[in-house]
Amino acid sequence: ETNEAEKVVFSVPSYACQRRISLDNHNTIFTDALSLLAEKAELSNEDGRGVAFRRAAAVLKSLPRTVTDMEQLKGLPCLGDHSQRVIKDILENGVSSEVKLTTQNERFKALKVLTGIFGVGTKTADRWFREGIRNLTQLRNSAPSLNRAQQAGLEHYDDLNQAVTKDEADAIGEIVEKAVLAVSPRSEVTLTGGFRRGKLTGHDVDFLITHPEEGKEVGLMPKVVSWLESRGYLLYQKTTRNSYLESEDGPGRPSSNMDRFERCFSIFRLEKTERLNAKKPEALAENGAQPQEDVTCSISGHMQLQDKDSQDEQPTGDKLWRAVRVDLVVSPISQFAFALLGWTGSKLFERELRRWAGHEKAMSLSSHALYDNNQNIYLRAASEEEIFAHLGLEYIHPFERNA
Ligand code: TTP
Ligand code: MN
Ligand code: MN
Ligand code: MN
Repeated sequence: ETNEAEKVVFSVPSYACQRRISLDNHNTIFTDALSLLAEKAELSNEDGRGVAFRRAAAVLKSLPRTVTDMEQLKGLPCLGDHSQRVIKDILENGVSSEVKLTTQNERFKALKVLTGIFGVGTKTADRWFREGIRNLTQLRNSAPSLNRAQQAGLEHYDDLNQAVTKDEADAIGEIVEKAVLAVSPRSEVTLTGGFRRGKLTGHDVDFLITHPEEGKEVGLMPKVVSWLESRGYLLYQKTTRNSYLESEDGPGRPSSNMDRFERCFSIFRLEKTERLNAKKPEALAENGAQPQEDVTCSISGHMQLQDKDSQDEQPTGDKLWRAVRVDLVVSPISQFAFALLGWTGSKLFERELRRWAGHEKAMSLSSHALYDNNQNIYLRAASEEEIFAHLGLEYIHPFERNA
């Protein structure tokens, strides 16, 4: 009887955007392996293979319990031969031999460290690897020409590779809100990215900024950036202006997944006192909130450092601030729902939404608009719910978009 229950067969729809994938993953032993192989493929310019592994992982993430037998995978979508081989290996041996070999591979190890530098992509990392550079020390000594982003990335490597906590994200959120309201009182700031999906940590903090009156968001970003810069909050920033109107793609039909909003890739300097203040019982009490009992615990959690950086680590005990990657995006209110949906992620969820739109509905979805290729019209939406409805999909809450 228990055996039959063990071998319950799962049923999963083909597109990740049709599934509810919470952070409660019962198959991390498999999905960690598949994600690592996806990363290996992406570092080898095998993007198709990378997506295949990510889709396979997203299927396992959606299952209500741990896979214990290959039989249970019968009929599941997106599980190709290669992914099945990896799962079988783990079921039989506890680990995947391919994963083990990959983590010992010199090129993989070096490219992971080098692409871990903000501003360094696969192409650059691969060139450095071929020039014999394997780690940060060798990179610093060989002194290749670095652009401004890469210099900042190298300088703040340890901080930027330390997970950002939700408390830190909230502290940054208060600063961003203050900046935005100072230069445009009716503007609105929304937390997007992984933190909007309920994640407790992230590699950066993402914000979407808009104004309730169409057009009033124009020119906002430079003002926000100079407000932040003049107060010493920015260690690095690169702003790109909105290129949506002048693009030749036509709205809703962008040539790439990159959207065209005015945006700012930045590195914030977050004071540790600022973080503490954001959670200090007195500070909360001033605002009429109840003091939280776990304040000390959650703050001490910030001090943890990832061991992968330990070789380059400086003693950080007396450093009073840390660097945090922050993305700011400005959207006109008419495109806000699309921007919010597009910037909430996960990346695979977004990819699957667009694939669903194109293949199943003959529609083109971007972070700006939704275009119906049969009717030749734009489909307006004021909320994410309306976009899902246009696409003929059940609404999926952000917490369940963790594909
Ligand atoms: P990320 O910040 O890269 O990822 P994340 O927030 O899901 O996870 P992490 O905790 O590691 O930060 O991207 C967030 C979303 O923004 C993602 O769904 C895709 C979207 N996005 C764009 O639309 N255009 C872009 O150029 C980038 C970089 C991201
Ligand atoms: Mn569960
Ligand atoms: Mn993010
Ligand atoms: Mn981001």
